[in-house]
Amino acid sequence: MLRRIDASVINDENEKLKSHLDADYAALADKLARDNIDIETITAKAGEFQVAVPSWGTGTGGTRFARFPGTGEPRNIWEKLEDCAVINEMSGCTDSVSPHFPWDVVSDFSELKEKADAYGLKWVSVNSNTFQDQKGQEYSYKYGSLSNTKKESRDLAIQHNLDVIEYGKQLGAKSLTVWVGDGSNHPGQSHFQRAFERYLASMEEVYKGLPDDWEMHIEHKMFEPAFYSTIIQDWGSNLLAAMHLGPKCKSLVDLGHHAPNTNIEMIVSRLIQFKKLGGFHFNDSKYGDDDLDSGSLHPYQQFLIFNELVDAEYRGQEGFGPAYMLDQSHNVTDPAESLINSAIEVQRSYVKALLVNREALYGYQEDNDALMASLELKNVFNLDISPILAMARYRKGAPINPLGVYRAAGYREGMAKQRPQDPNATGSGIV
Ligand code: AOS
Ligand code: ZN
Ligand code: ZN
Ligand code: ZN
Repeated sequence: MLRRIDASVINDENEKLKSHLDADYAALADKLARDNIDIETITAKAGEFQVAVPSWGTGTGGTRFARFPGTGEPRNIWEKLEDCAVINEMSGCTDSVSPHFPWDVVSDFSELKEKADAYGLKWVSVNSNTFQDQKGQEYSYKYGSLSNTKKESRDLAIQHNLDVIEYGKQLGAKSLTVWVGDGSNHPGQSHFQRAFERYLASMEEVYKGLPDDWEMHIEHKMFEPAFYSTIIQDWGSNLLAAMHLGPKCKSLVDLGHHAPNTNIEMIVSRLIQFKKLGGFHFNDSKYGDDDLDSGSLHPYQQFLIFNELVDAEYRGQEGFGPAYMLDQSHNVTDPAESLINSAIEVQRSYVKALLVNREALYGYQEDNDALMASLELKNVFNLDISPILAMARYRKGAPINPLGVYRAAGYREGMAKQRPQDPNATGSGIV
């Protein structure tokens, strides 16, 4: 397999840390064995866990005020793919990339797929972009795309989504994620029902273009860029649209797209129950769609979400198989470092949720023993399961200490020399 960071750098660093890892792993194995948990089963599952990386997350993000790019940033999809390969080599749990069109300009899809194959990377959900006008675009999205009052703009947005499906087919993707910023900024500006009817009619056309083995994922978001109303503002509108459109259409939950304090894990449960959970955009948030690093602020919330997901897995819930992806914007860190760390934090939540004694929890729930039920979750959350994650990485040739190796390899410094920046560059992650 083609590599970005030499395996010898990883091996040298791993050798220094292996005896400590063995000791920590053995201690954790003993502790878990007391609760009849076989650490090897858990480590094997940790090794299977994967979360996709968004192509746009590999460049430095920004706000509407400013962007402060780092050095050696990827300048195109080829270089973004290179960084995604590094992120996977370091994290051992990000074997797929999600592209965004037309940000990712591709002239030869088969060449791009070949390159990704060589790195051992797959392409998952393809994303359409009808939230900004492209240069020379004939009909504007200023007043909306799929729900615009003007048919010309709606048709353009429909066609773009159909085009993106075609791109995805060439890359071997299996789903289309649709997020639109359509909405209004003034009370009275938009007729809520008519706008939603137009959105649904447009989405029906996109749905018709979906291959049989594809899914379409709708992403809801409370506000921004429209600040009074948004067409798919919450999981209610999302689910209504997904139900209206058909079985291949499901809802996608971006953690940052809810009002503060929303019980997101319960939304997840509802979507699971009705076979409508399509996937996730993981990130963390304090105020709104902050797109902060996963698990950096609310690790317990992230764990509680995985508690629902693992519960569905445990019960063999029909129609369950959400796509896991990160959707973050990195303003002050090296995006690759944030993505490596975030992927591992998502994996950590998954692994912790595996440790919950489901039968014991069901028993506490039946007996209305609120405190013991809550402790069944909290005690698992309080465990440091890092040795499991490190061992899972070690066994697949990834680093015990990913950020240590990434820095020791001098990857970004090397890229700074190879990728001189265009001072006028705009691009993904800036919106
Ligand atoms: C926008 O807020 C959404 O999270 C979308 O997923 C969007 O396509 C992505 O974040 C790129 O801007
Ligand atoms: Zn998102
Ligand atoms: Zn977000
Ligand atoms: Zn978002």
